[in-house]
Amino acid sequence: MSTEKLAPHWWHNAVVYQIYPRSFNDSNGDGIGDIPGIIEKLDYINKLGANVIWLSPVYKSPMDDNGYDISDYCEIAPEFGTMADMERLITEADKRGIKIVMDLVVNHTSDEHPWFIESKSSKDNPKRDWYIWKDPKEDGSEPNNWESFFTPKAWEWDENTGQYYLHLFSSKQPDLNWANPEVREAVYDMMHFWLKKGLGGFRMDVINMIGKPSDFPDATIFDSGVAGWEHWANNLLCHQYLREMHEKVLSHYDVLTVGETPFTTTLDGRYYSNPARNEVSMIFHFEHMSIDREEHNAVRKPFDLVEFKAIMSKWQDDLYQKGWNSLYWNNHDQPRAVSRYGDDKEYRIISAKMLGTALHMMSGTPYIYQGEELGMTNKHFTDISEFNDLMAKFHYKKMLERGLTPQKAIEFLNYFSRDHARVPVQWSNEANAGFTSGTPWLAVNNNYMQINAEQATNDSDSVFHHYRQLIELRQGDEYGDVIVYGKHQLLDPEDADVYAYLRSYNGKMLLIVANFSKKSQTRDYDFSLKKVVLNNYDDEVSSLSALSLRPYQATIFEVE
Ligand code: TEU
Ligand code: CA
Repeated sequence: MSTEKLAPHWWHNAVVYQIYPRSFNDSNGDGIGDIPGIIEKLDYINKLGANVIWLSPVYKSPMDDNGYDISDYCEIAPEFGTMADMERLITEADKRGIKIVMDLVVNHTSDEHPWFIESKSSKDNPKRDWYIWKDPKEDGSEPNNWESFFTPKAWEWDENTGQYYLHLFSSKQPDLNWANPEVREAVYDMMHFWLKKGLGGFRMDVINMIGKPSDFPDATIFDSGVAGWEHWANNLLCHQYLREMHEKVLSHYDVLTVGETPFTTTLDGRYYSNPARNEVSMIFHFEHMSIDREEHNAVRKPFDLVEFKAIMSKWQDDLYQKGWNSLYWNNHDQPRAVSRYGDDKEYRIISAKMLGTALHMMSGTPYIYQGEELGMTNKHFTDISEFNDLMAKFHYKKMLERGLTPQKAIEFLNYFSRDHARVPVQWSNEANAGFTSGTPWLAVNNNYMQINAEQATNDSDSVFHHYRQLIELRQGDEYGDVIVYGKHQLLDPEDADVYAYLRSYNGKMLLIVANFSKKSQTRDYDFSLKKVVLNNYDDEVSSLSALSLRPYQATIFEVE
């Protein structure tokens, strides 16, 4: 692995666009986004230049967690469309050079999945061992002290059979027992079913949680994360299952796989994504997502650019030639990046472009979450009844129990709720932002008159066109190799306002300078300027000494 360039894969220079189907585009006026609605917008995604779509779950589901609770892996939820619609989506996307990556949610199923219904029916049902059932402790309490992401405890009591079942998420999301080879075979069969339809790959939901230690020991870490994580996150068994999955399924196709993996370090990142280990193409780590909060305890922390740079650089450097990075600011679980790390008022457009530039010039595969390319912002919620997400409701309750006022709890959710990402995409200045002709399942943000796709595609200065140019650079002949394969070097790690880094490959060098502050700055860079490649202000730049940077300015320079 010491060669200049990793063995190339098609997904090395891919740019992924994530769609949360419920909130993307409603074609039939029922207020819920759907697959035909996605097909209507393929030309839009094509114009942006993304060549992969990651589709959040569209499978049959009672929607306790908006589709991350699946009751049939081989059927489409009727509110999203039919199997014929899904097949048409794959074909229509393919015509435009776009591959479809589906969400693989196999740490758990819905409690309404026939497998669980059988498993629950009696202790001697053949599917009993497909889930994780345990006897109570002598005093009748839970088998261990693990917590869940969405409820206080990870165990739910079943009166009928007198045992508890494990659920790391809601009680309607029982964890599958991956230790049972029948479960693994059933998952692999289902993966073949989809891959044979011509999929481009899978995003694997919380895949680093599938390996549970056989003795289910008590947690000892309570001051960070969901208690129990030291036992079920990144367990060696998980790596073993992934290698088996690779051998039995993935090695038969040329696909992109990205594991969603909270609680990972760069060492874990190398284990998962080193090509020689045959696990997954890349992972989503969460280190930069916990920089401004302690999520589990609903506590906000100030954003620290020095720490942020240290995290991002560590991933860039530690995985160089040894694995592959994914790059993201946003997804369906996170508040909007421009509201979180930029300025969503006066400098909304400038700072959204700055964030895009800072991230997209790094090494790895970039993911753009629907609406990020428009600079969509967080919505202002005023009451708990306006939220949809089960996690928001759980956190709200927890905060009140901790003694916070409802007002303080809503303030926290206004920073970090997952619903910010789930507000419908703003397509035009028509009613309901052009998302639906009916009543949207989650109310739109009232700034859609100013912020919408119609405006952005028609305005050459928009965030949309800036993202389009970033993608064009990554996929173009001139800078593609240096952006995709170049070596990364962080400059001035202690600079608390400006993020500057170099990328270099085969004698070509790019300097990326991003002002993360609202203030003008002046910096000296000891390189000679060859060309300004992309800038979010129109000003001429002639030298890199005493370089003046305007608020949230981000510029890509070719240098020597
Ligand atoms: O998310 C996993 C996960 O760890 C989240 O609970 C995360 O901590 C939080 O949302 C970030 O703020 C995945 C899916 O992306 C999420 O939508 C699902 O709810 C969850 O798994 C269960 O399937
Ligand atoms: Ca619909």
